[in-house]
Amino acid sequence: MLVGLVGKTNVGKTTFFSAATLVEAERENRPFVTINPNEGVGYIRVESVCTEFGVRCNPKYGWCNGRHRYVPIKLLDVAGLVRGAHRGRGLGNKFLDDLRRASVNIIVVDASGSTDEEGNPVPPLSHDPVEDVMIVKEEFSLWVASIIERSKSKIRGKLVAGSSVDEALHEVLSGLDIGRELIKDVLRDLSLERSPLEWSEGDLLSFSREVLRRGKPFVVAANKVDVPGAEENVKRMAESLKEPVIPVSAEAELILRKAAKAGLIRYEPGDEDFEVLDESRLTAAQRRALEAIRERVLSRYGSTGVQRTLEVAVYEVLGMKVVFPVENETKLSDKDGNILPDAILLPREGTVRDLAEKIHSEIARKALYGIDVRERRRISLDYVLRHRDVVKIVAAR
Ligand SMILES: Nc1nc2c(ncn2[C@@H]2O[C@H](COP(=O)(O)OP(=O)(O)OP(=O)(O)O)[C@@H](O)[C@H]2O)c(=O)[nH]1
Ligand SMILES: [Mg+2]
Repeated sequence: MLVGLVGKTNVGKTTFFSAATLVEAERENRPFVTINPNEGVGYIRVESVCTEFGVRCNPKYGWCNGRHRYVPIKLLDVAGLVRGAHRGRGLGNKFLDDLRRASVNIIVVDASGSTDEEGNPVPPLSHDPVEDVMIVKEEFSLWVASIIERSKSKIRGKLVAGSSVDEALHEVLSGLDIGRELIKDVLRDLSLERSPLEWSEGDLLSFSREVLRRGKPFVVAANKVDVPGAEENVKRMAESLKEPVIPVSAEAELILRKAAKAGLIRYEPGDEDFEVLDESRLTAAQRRALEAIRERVLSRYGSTGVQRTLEVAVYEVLGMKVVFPVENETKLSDKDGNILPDAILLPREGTVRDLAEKIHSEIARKALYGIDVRERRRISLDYVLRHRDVVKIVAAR
């Protein structure tokens, strides 16, 4: 499960990435700081299952505090873009290539409007962040269109050899990891089933936009909400954009997580507040910074928004769910006695068989049926699992 971070240069992508992963990476208030992509592990929360069953889990990956289990997902922070990136402007379109593997992309924008179209610092509220979202989406679409445009002779060859239009396009766009069925649906819905060699420029762009909309969805992180005045922009974005818009202060999250790591405060990602552990260890400047975060971000928006953005992307936009496989249904453990060791992400329609497949192809081959541990009942391999299900897979020996 890979989540991409994309956006105009100098809006806080790397700050968001570091806040979610605690991976140190270069951040600065100027355009094009990040050149090579940063990859790290972030987490999404699930309401703890162990507490419900009256046990304490031992996660193999991530952690659990009895209230939430933190389940790992991969995050990718790439170089920033400016208008014309698909043609090679700025740092060009390499970042788009880096993002091909991502299932969902978070568009990070500077909701405080303190960076101009090229990412240069300007006074707050002097640039419209809605425009930045449009530019990112348009650059993505133009990039997909340019791949198809460049592959016209390949498409011609495939069509001559008897391939269908969706087959030819699927092959040309294979790097994007978008299903052939989806491409077929888009072609039908846009009445573009004739040869792409006959498409107008407008047809090409509509197709690219629609394939991306359905296959590589976006979530908008309206960053820098700690800057006074950003609130108005967030409201306007939420009203005018189709994508979910989440108010975020990546900087605040990074400060809170670092302070927690240093033992100065008690705070876990996504919390609505923090608690100072030892007043005497805080400098006056630290105390002021923490108070400002509480006042301008936490009490106004309910959290820093970093955690919420990841969860909206994975749960709401992709519709994923988390399930817990166990080998011993009485102890809720694996064969070594580790309680609820694994938390597995599955797509919306994921079944018992899909879960078996994720664990091991050998188990999937031998699987007979599952046991819903919560309800103590047998479930078939085709049973569509629910979020937070605890499942034992019974396999032939
Ligand atoms: N006030 C405020 N500033 C922020 C926030 N997040 C990031 N910044 C600042 O924005 C500037 C750019 O941050 P980066 O994380 O380097 O931005 P980027 O989008 O990765 O930029 P490039 O890699 O250069 O494209 C830095 O000065 C950050 O401190 C935030 O939530 N609030
Ligand atoms: Mg960066």
